[in-house]
Amino acid sequence: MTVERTLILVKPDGVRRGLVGEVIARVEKKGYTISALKMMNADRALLTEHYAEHEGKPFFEPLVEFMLSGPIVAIVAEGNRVIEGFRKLAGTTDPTTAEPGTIRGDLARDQGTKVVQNIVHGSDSPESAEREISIFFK
Ligand code: DAT
Ligand code: MG
Repeated sequence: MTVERTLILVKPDGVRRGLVGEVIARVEKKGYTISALKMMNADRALLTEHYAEHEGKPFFEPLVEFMLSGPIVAIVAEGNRVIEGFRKLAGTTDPTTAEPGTIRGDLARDQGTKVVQNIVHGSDSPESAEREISIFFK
């Protein structure tokens, strides 16, 4: 059995739209355990570290500005294969084509902005998860 941890963020669009409970409910109903949770305002330094892999891409600056646009909720969820499992719950990056039944597929759409606003972040590997958790929960 591979008990893992993942970092989930409810992004500012999700918080503004009152979807924090909806995201948490989906994670809990799937059977994962929430082991840490906080609402916070990220700052540029923290976001630059978190999104280091995207530095230099055309959507990087809009992504940082978007993530600074309001409070976010940072969550650590635990469970067997939770990293892969939460990515499936979230759906693909582009909310227009994300499968219905997923968080992004059900709750988000492409707004034509420079950065895709898609409600949630989820770590994509065990290495990213541990790195990201240590950034958000120092
Ligand atoms: P994901 O969040 O699905 O892991 P990612 O790590 O590739 O996607 O990108 C981080 C975020 O940046 C993503 O949630 C939305 C935004 N984004 C990614 N690719 C984009 C693109 N080509 N144009 C606009 N925004 C993008
Ligand atoms: Mg990613």
